[in-house]
Amino acid sequence: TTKSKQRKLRLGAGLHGASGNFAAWRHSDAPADASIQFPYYKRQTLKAESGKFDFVFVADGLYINEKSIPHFLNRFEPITLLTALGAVTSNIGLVGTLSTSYSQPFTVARQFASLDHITGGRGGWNVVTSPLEGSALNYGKKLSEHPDHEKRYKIAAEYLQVTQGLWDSWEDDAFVRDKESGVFFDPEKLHTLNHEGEYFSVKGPLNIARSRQGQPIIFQAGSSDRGRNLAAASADGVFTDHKTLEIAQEFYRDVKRRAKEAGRDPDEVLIFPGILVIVGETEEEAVRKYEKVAELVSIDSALNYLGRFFEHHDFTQYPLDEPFPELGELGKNSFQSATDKLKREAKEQGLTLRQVALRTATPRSLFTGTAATIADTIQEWFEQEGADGFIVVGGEPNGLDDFVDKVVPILQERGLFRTEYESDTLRGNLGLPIPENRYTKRKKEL
Ligand code: FMN
Repeated sequence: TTKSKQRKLRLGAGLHGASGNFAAWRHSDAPADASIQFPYYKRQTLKAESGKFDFVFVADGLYINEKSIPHFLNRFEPITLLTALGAVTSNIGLVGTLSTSYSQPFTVARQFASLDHITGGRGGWNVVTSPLEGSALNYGKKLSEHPDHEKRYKIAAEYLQVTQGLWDSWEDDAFVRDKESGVFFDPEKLHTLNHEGEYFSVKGPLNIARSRQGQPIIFQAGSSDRGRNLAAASADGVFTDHKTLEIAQEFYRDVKRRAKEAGRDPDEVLIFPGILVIVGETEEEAVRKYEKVAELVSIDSALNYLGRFFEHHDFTQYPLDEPFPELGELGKNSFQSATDKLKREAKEQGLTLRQVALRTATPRSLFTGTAATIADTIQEWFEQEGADGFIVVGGEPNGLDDFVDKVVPILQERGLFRTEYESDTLRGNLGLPIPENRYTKRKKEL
């Protein structure tokens, strides 16, 4: 990659109710109803903004059953939540998940454009294809109609083309609004998409203009081969998940290479591993905090949590202390990259079912430690090209607050992270250029 521009560390805060540990609602420092408490989200978002974070991120899913983790059973729809958070903040970006497998591009283009306008250019969309098969049941389809992995990504690619096309319906100076003459808009600057594709037929134009940042920022969170290609072709940012720097570096190099091959500037596809953070005054205190939250996770709930990645497979049928069961293709059509990794690690390390379930449910991440050691690891991953930034998720209820109070100042002192916002748009803070309206651009090229 070219090093013409100085790389800057980026930070997003994952908002996940009582924190990234699914049993954290039981923790003495968390409100048990955090997943549905707006003041709690508001407080965390204002905290992240005081720490000059680039954005907050709200994840989402479209199917629950009685085995789902508590946070998923009772939570807000992301765009509604983010719009409300936008009204009480001024600089921080607002990023939410929405599925391309169970929605329509015209509706979703409007929703994200509206979020982006209401927040003055701070909106972002995490494009996912919905790994959970059960989602079909909530959208008038049979389980067998849940599109397979390959088809989901084909739909997603066309979906993004449509959405991004719709967002350019109006050139930036299309709305004349001349009260004197009565001219509201310039018809030369209005463009009808007329998309006819394999999966979508969308005429357009969209009934909302571009925002201050041009278009909402696109994130992508699938790490499979197809997910990486989609990210390389169309995303501004990639959410991912890695256990070691070496694995992170391999992913980083691979996605940047794919972006280059897709004809893009690799510096404009930013890689964000998610990290679970627990900060202690000492290493021992951090471990105690980890153990406090880990003890809240029962083996039954850990088995349920694991099962969700494998199409809600029932793991209670296997002995706990024998080698992790042989699952064949199970999981390939849902969380492909995650389930491949779990199977591989279980085999390589000879893990039992109990070990796999507990590790998956309460991972003790590399980012458990003192503020200084966490800052060291972040610096190492950033400088050695394992990451352009991170999604920080609390590993226990105080994780995000502690990160802002204790880790951010160290990163700032070291000159790695901003002390003031550069911009009041998400794109501006991420250092990404505003994409020119495609029709304006085409006219200039003629
Ligand atoms: N999947 C969702 O359905 N909703 C989410 O909100 C979501 N957020 C994610 C956040 C991060 C940081 C990561 C690493 C993954 C997230 N995922 C989410 C999962 C991916 O979007 C994707 O569905 C999953 O990894 C399967 O895709 P793959 O087979 O391409 O890896």
